[in-house]
Amino acid sequence: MELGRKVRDMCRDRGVDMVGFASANTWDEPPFDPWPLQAFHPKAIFPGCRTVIVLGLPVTLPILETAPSIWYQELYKNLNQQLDERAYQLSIALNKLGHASAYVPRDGYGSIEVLVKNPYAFFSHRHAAYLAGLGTFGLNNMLLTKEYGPRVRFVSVFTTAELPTGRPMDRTLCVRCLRCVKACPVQAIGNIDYPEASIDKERCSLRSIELKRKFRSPCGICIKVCPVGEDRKLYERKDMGLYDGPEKDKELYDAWEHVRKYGSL
Ligand code: B12
Repeated sequence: MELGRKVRDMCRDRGVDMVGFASANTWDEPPFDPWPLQAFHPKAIFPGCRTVIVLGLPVTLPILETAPSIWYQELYKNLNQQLDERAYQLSIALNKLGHASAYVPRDGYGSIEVLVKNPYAFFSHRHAAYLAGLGTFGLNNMLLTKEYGPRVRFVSVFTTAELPTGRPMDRTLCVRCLRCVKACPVQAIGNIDYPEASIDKERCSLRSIELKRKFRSPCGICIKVCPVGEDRKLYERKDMGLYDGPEKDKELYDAWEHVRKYGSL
């Protein structure tokens, strides 16, 4: 069986449906500016790398709707662990087939405090997912996908294997509704003319530190209020007015409030 197919099958068997392949060479031709510096490119980090495999797992919308809450915090931790496990397993399976591979952890920082002054990881999964054709950048600086909007977390595997790579999507998925800009409780999303630099990372990180003390981090609001994503259809959450106050759906609103009252400070 062709290797690309085999990798997709292995991932599907482990519950990962969103899989993309990006050619390591495509980092050398920046599709937009600013673009990660050369030291952040896969070939610089893992010499011999030919393909970056990106895996994505969805963030369950009804859980995210309670954020900031212990429910979202637990989901976040759970997804992070699953992503790292899946990517590690895939890298080992590829090694056994003779393709030297290594996974990159879904985040790559020791603590949120580290990010206040140095808000970067050594490799960006969003840029990899973009090059693999899984989605496009939104105003909230997240990668939006057709399936889940920004409600998907990524992890990557560097491999020397040559795989049938994707291409970036032609059209942006962000509808520039500005809901993320308006909903951010610390006004961290601002520069709408320059989405790639539009996040005040320090503000966002400081809020996260505060929420962590209360056992309800991360914040998640900018991905909750994004209207993009087919997950909204499944959960019947197409009416974005739901997030403006209790008027639209009191029952749902009360449920979110209930969850927020427990398990966190
Ligand atoms: C550091 C980090 C943070 C920091 C900084 C935020 C940020 N936007 O980078 C904090 C803690 C604030 C954060 C918060 C969140 N994060 Co975060 N975070 C990361 C992390 C670990 C590294 C990002 C990184 O360093 N990328 C590398 C650099 C090169 O990319 P960059 O920062 O985007 O830099 C570009 C631009 O900013 C620009 N640039 C940089 N500096 C400058 C300066 C100037 C002057 C200019 C013009 C441009 C410019 O150039 C760069 C290249 O384009 C990644 C995991 C990973 N390893 O990829 C997750 C990640 C990006 N986060 C993620 C998520 C989901 C979140 C949150 C929603 C979590 C939550 N609260 O629920 C929030 C959303 C905040 C937001 N709207 O941005 C997901 C994104 C998934 C997706 N669908 O896109 C990731 C990929 C984690 C994962 N494994 O899935 N995050």
